[in-house]
Amino acid sequence: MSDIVQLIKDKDPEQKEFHQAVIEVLETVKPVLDRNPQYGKENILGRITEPERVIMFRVPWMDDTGQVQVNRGFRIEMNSAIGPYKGGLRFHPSVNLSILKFLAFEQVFKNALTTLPMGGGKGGSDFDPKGKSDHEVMRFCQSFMAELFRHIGPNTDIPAGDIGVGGREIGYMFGMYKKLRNEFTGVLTGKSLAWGGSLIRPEATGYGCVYFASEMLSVKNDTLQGKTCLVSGSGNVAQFTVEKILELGGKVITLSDSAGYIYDEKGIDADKLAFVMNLKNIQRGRISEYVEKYPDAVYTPADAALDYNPLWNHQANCAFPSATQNEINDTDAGNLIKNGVTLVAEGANMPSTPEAVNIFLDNKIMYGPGKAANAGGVAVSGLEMSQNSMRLNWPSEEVDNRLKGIMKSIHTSCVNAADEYGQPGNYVAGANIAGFVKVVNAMLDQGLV
Ligand code: NDP
Ligand code: 2IT
Repeated sequence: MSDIVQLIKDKDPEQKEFHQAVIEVLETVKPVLDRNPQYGKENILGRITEPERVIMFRVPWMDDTGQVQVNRGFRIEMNSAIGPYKGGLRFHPSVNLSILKFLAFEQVFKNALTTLPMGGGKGGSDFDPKGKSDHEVMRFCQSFMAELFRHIGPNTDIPAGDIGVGGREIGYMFGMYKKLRNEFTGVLTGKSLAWGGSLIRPEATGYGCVYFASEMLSVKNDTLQGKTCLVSGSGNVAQFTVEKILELGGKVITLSDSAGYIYDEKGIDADKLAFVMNLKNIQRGRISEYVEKYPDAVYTPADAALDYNPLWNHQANCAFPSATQNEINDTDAGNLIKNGVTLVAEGANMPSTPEAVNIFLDNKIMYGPGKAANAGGVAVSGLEMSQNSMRLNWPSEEVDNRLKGIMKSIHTSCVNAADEYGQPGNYVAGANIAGFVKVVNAMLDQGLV
């Protein structure tokens, strides 16, 4: 295993996030490799860590002042052993090959856990939608799709949203794909309801994460009722995480964006959440504006000089990191535990550093890693694909019940795999092993391709 990690580091020394994601998985699947010598013989680790295909392209577009701008577009088609490539698109200035390869790698195992037939992929651009007009975003999305359309399709690769890509961006990209291909197909998920979207897809990641947290609590005969929760981010995942926590009787006291966080001791209730949804989704404003509307709350600007995030340093029972990767470091993990947190459910992808994860595991925290806890989003994307294939729409209760069932099944798979390999209660090992075994066996069935 260490040979493979060294090889990956030698090949792409700058891809730190990708190395991080690979090391976490490879460390936990070691007992599986020991039990199945044919995996080693077939060099399954070498194969599963190399993307099937990496597409990288120029995205030229014109801004509102008539200046020509150039961004970089990517799609990582990581693994198609159990279904077509599936995974989101991220538009954020930090996007690079390392971040997208880590996300695509995580997606492979996450998608395997959903029980649905989806391979793993991820893509995006270093384009920053923040501060751009709708027309600029449209021109960018059209240019992005003018290349991506050659590589995707409803049976090949089905992108969706992620950071910086929501309903607006999916709409512009779908329109361009349809024009170029002259086909109305389910090539993207997260579409609007009127043109092929699924009910509950916008809610799915946040709701699913809270369902997963409830499953972890139910093992201890506990529920979210009366629990105080810390949530980071204020985008799609954070908003619907808050909505579901409130519905289940919990209290949420924090939200954030990249500029800072708000602490509302009284709790973010349904009215305040409606304000946040309007602020972020319609006004495209900043979370700092929350304290102008609700002056009892406190806004703290982000401070890069601090080696910890004060958001994670409040008395609480549960934490739902829902912003971005590596947003909880070892100091934050220590602060969470010191402040009474006993459950961490990751809405974001890889929000905890390896050191933070070890602290959670050593302290027997109920820790649901992203690839299990946030799989509800891609799961409902899978259900959107099913509905598109059948050319019908399920009512929201049907989708929500399926989502609940899938999150329960992911939880059971994690628990069983962790038990089977002698690490009871370790959801990291459980999620990695359950996802890995499914994908690897499919790869072996299909030969050396
Ligand atoms: P959104 O773009 O809707 O929201 C992202 C939120 O995170 C914003 O509040 C944003 O603040 C904040 N954020 C983004 N980058 C940073 C950063 N570098 N530092 C601090 N804050 C940051 O994205 P989503 O809610 O969709 O995604 C959030 C997380 O959930 C990501 O990790 C994503 O990969 C993961 N995820 C998303 C799924 C989905 O279905 N959408 C499914 C599964 C996981 P700001 O506005 O300042 O940028
Ligand atoms: O990280 C993720 O799982 C997503 N951004 C959702 C992917 C999808 O295809 O719905």
